Amino acid sequence: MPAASRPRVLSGIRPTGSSFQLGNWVGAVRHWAAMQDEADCFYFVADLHALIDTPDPAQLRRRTREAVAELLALGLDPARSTVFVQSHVRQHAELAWALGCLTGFGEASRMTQFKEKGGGSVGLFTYPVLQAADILLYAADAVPIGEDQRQHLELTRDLAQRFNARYGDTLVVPAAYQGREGERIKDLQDPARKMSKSIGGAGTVWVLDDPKALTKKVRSAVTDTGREVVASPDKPGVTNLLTILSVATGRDVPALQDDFAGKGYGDLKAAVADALVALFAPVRERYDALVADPGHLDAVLAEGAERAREVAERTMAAVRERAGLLAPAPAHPTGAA
Ligand code: AQP
Repeated sequence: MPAASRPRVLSGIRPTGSSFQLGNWVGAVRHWAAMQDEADCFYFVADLHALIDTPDPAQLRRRTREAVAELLALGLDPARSTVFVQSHVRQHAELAWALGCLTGFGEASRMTQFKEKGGGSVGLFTYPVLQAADILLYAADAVPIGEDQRQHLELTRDLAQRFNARYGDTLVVPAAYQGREGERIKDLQDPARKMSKSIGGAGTVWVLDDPKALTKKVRSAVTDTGREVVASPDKPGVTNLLTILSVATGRDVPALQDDFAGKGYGDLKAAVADALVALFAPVRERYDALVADPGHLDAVLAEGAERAREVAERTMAAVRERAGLLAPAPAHPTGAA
């Protein structure tokens, strides 16, 4: 099916932490890879969003390239999807400004992530507006997100409708949250909280962990009282391990529980470690090959940015014109008075 007749999908990931963690793959990247044939996909490394944490500049630059290599190693195919770095498409920041001018201070203050962190920079305060710009630039039909981002998608819809009401139909209002919450992977050391790049430590499995480190982390995962391998709310550690094994092997949790009848937590951990090592070994191999060929990565990024800019500029040109921003006069030809 030609790209133009497929639904447009957009999603991004921040180049934070030291690599992607298992939850990023489970909750996001594996679904992105699966959508490449049925949708016109735009996937980006959200380096402008990562700036909120003011990372070390050299580290941010390195992690941005590595994140692109990880995405490709995990199955994103630049021939089928547009893969790019957010800051390479200046229209993101430009549209965020225009939308910020339509966002109420109280409205932005109600975004839960800012409230939860109890303050921070203006960047943290307004990042949901940048996220709205990310989505609206590409006229995305669908935005695969988790429940935690639902409020931001609502803001995006409100801002698109507000812009259209004020200036005339310009922005495509994305579909509301689909309510398809996928599996949430929990920290192996603290199954009460989600696994997260910026938390790291012994409870975080990195996609690029070597087999020894990965196995050690799974073996040291916190489990629960009792001995039975069953998923239940009073066994968050065991439930998490079963979820991971289910995603890694494609077997559902009830079938896995049957497999482990009469066996213990040690057997479960061994199976999880083996499944993850087998799953990520080829990813590590592809990743190593990709980072060894910086020219190829540069070419992928140049082409991705060009394709993304083309779409983003179409939206931004309409926004500028509708909002009344004066188009720059063409430069005088050389020698003209
Ligand atoms: N533990 C998780 N289980 C399932 N899905 C997860 N995602 C993140 N953690 C889990 C999904 O991964 C995507 C990445 O989004 P992000 O990097 O922009 O930020 P995030 O959601 O905040 O991810 P992290 O790893 O926790 O990063 P930091 O530490 O930088 O904040 C999203 O689609 C998310 O749902």
